[in-house]
Amino acid sequence: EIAKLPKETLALWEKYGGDETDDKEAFQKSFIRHVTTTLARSIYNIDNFSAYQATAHSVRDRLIKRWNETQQTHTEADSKRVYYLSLEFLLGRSLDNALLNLGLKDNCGEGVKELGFAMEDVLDQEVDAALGNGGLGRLAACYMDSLATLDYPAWGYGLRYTYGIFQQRLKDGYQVEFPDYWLNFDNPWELPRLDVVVDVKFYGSVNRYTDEKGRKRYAWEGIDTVQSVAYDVPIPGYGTKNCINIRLWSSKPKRQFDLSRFNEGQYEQAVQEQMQAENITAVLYPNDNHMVGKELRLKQQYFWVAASLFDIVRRFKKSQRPWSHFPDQVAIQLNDTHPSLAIVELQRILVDLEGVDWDDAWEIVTRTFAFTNHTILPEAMERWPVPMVQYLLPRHMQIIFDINLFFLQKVEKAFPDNRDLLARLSIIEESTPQFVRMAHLAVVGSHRVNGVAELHSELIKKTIFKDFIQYYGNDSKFENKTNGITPRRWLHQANPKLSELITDTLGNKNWLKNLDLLKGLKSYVDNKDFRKRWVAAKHSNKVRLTEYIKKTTGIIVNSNALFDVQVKRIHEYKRQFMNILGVIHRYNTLKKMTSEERADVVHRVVIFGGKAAPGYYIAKLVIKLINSVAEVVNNDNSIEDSLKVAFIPDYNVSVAEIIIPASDISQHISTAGTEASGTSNMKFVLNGGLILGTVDGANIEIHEEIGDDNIFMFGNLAHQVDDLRHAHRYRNVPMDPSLQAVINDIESGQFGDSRIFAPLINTLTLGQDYYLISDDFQSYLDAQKLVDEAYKDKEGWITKSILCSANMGKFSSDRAIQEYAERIWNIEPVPVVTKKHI
Ligand code: 9GP
Repeated sequence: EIAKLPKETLALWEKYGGDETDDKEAFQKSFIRHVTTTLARSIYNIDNFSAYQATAHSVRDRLIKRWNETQQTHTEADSKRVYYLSLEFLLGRSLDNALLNLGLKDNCGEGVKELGFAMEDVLDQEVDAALGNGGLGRLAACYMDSLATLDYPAWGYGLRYTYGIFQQRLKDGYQVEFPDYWLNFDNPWELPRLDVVVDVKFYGSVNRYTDEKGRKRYAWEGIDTVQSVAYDVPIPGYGTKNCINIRLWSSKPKRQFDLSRFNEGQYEQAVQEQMQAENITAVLYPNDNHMVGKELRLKQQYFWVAASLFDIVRRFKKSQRPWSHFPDQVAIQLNDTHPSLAIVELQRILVDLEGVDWDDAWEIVTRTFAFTNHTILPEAMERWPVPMVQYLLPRHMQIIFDINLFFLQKVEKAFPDNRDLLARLSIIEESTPQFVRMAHLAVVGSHRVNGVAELHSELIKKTIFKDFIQYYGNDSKFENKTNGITPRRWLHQANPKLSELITDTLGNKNWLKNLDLLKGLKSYVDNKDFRKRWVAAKHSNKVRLTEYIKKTTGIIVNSNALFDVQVKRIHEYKRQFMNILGVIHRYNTLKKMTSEERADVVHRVVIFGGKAAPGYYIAKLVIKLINSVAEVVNNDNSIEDSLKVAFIPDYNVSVAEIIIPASDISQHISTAGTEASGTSNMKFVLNGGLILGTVDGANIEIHEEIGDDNIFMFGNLAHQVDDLRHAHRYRNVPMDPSLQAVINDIESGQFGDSRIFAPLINTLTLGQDYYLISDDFQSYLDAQKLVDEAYKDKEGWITKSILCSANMGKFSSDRAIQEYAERIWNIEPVPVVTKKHI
């Protein structure tokens, strides 16, 4: 094609194209050009925010260049791609990440400085892209970083919510929610593809007909069409030209305005269709690990899945290969059950639209999909009422029934007459109304199913997927892929001082691409200078957090105290409640001490952060209790600063980047067997923070890697949980005395009107205690004592801190992605070699 162009045209492209080089002067030129043209401002009216925008646009230009080269390379290579379908991508801020991954930070920093701005202030202007709730969405973001860094041909598909996760503010100690207007100003990190539009249909009916070959066929006539518009988000790898894409879909009406209605004077009705269409991608559902059965959520899921598959199929069809090659070109990973309808949609495309026979189509489908399960909590299991699916997606419901029928026929053959087994394995739950079990659909439609940490992957085989193991056999499609985190964001970017020390010590930055190299730090564990710099880095991070706490809460804390952190979504299973009950125990113990006794005590700052789902009453009460306790403790001079409590509002990715590097100890204290993996545990330990944890999720593997001496584990084990719950329900279990004392303190009104907290206390006392706080409380307090003792030994603590980081190689998301690529997706890296701009 290019060869056909006139020589003069080519010469012009050669001369003027791609002059966005990475040196300081070129950057400054871009900056000024963007201030004057993109922002239409001048030297006289640029503030920090305009400086951020101009910097971001200058970086965006360079990203786009790499993005184009990457897409061109991958198209030419025509190799197998992986598509990561995730309803959440919790990206956080992009500027610093892009600067570091592209290696532009120094040149840009200097360039910006000479133009009169401090890079730190510029970076601070960016709002988070908060299109996720917690661990699941952040995992997707880390995985995209690794896919890009490892040169894999990969795309992410998600939704471009107009409002991301709500902003959390505190009023009288209660959480209040505010909308997240993240798109109010221009978003330089997306490329609107207004020409990439897919029509997505809903509702309607199904017609049966006989095709020219005499086969019975079905055609779905949807009656409501909504358009899906693509917005591309470039994701640059670290130290590579590879820059992959996350395509986020935004909904828009097919018809902007119903003119006939308008002419009839019905203005509201005239724009109704537009509003309904735009609603689909308006908000991210703010629930973590909890299913909400709203029709709009189901609509979101289908809207996203239909547009994504249309796009994937369109790309495949360009290659003109036969359909049987589809799984050799395309791997689709289902991030949780949210995209499970994709299985049905691909079967529909193949059978109804492309005329592939059912069995051949099903073979293609199951070879294409793989499914990651992230939870076994019953309240998080997605089930959709059959009547709702039938109404919204009538053809899909038929296909689900058929998939189920053919699957159960096979089960019947293997286990004749085992009706209970059939009922338990069925994709349809035979209740009134019937429900579609999305996890069963995902298992049946995928060739691989994985859990996200070793314990979790074992538990899914014993609990929610037990019957599938009976049918498929133990070693068939079930695997473990322990989660990972990107060291680029979670150490290099969030903790520049420690990152610099590691690079200086190891002699190069190779550890950023091979985290196992951190092991090299072990030989410096006794080196005085190294230890000094290690402590200095931690301390400066603690000072930074101290300032942030003061700015956001007004609470003044001492940066020399032990920083004890629990930041994550507020959930009963994560047991922030146990933490604050422990704080009350500590406070009242301190109050009983004499001044001399207290002089020997380790001073602590207990830091909380996290959002509660807006409708999660008990979780919101936990926040209130934390703030009520903080109010009393922080204002009690009698304990002489030995304890402070702070709840940092609006926990998000960029706040995590400030908190995590500053922690001495962090808490990961879920009831054993409930936290599938956890990923913040990995971030804390990587940054030289110790952890206090239960024998749950990835804590177990972190323990294995860093050794007994560097972690504080406590509590009952997963296999004991059922018996303990049974005992609470049917026997009179005496209350743990230390816990009873704390309950009495709350009920005495020590932290304000105790009636407010009655529903929370009831979760412990009314023969329930589902999350087993009373069973673990004593061993939790004992573990906390060990933490205090260990912290008194300053030198010993530094050694532990260093050994923690040094042993965290396994938890790089690069390792996780490599395992997925090799074991599940069967894809190879396709490095981008720099090309000319034409
Ligand atoms: O609760 C899990 C969390 O433990 C895990 O680290 C994360 C990523 O795998 O997924 C969370 N699960 C969900 O958010 C809902 O399935």
